Amino acid sequence: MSHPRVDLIAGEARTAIAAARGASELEQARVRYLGRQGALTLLLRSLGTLAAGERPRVGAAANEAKRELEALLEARLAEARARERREARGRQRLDLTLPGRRPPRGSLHPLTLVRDRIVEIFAGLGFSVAEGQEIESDYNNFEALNIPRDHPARDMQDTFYFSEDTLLRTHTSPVQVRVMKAQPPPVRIIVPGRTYRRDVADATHSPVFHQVEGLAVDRNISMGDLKGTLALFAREMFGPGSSIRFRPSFFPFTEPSAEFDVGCFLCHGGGCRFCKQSGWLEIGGSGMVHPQVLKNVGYDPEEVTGWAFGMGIERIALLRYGIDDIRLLLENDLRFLGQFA
Ligand code: 2NM
Repeated sequence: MSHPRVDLIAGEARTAIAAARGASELEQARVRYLGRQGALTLLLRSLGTLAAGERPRVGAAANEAKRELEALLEARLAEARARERREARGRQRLDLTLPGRRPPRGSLHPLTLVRDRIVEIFAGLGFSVAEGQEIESDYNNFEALNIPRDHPARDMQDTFYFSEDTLLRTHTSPVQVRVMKAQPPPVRIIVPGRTYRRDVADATHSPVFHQVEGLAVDRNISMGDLKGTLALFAREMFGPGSSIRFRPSFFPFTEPSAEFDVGCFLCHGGGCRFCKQSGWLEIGGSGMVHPQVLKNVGYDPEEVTGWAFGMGIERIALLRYGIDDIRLLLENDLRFLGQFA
């Protein structure tokens, strides 16, 4: 079915649809020919004004052209939408040539560095690392260590108690008690760990702090072994020129007891604020394990003897890195911690 007026409009419309670039130009073409005021729509609407003999031919031709143009528009619209989606995807594609983002690199905490170094030195002497639990019994923390009931350390003011029998360990010594109860001598252990005391925080005290303790029990262990071991430790830890000295002291769990100092590695004996002008830095306590403690863990003090020592990791870290406030070690400020990378 064909008619010259219809063919003219349809020909124009096909050209416009073929020339359209993209969905919006196709829409313009649709409006121009098939819209409410479109050329083909107006023709269909004016059929009534035609001569009766012409009406069916023009009507049939116009309706056929309308269906053809609608199908053509639909096909080209689908094509245009597909191309637009492809182009959008192309613009968003991952650029694999972009350099990656580097994750910030962490660093070990100064307390970890000091603890690891101490443990390494004693591991080199054949000591094994032992660890226990931070929540302990009153027996393991105090009683087995010969600390009397009326000792100030056992006061509510000085120790965090959960109940009469359960507390936060005030030193790592209950680990030594557990190890000795669990195995026969010989024992050579190094015991790092977190400990708790009811102190008000200031530049040199914190309610949570860290200790390393050491214990050697065997036949014929002497105070000379203790002294030689700590002297070697000082040279490894603080430099080959380091010396140590003992000062008599008292602990309920050792007899005899001695505190030990290392020659000030900051001023080499000249006197500075870290050694309070004395030339010596106080590092820890030590002594020969009290016979009562050996009995409490089931050892025979006639058969074996032992020495033990303990020191605070915070204090050594403060000295080693020239830090003047213990709180810096416990605040986890990354600007501070990043300096130990
Ligand atoms: C210190 C000082 C002196 C010590 C004693 C024991 C044990 F369990 F063997 F009896 N452990 N740690 C000890 C001795 C700890 O710290 C200042």
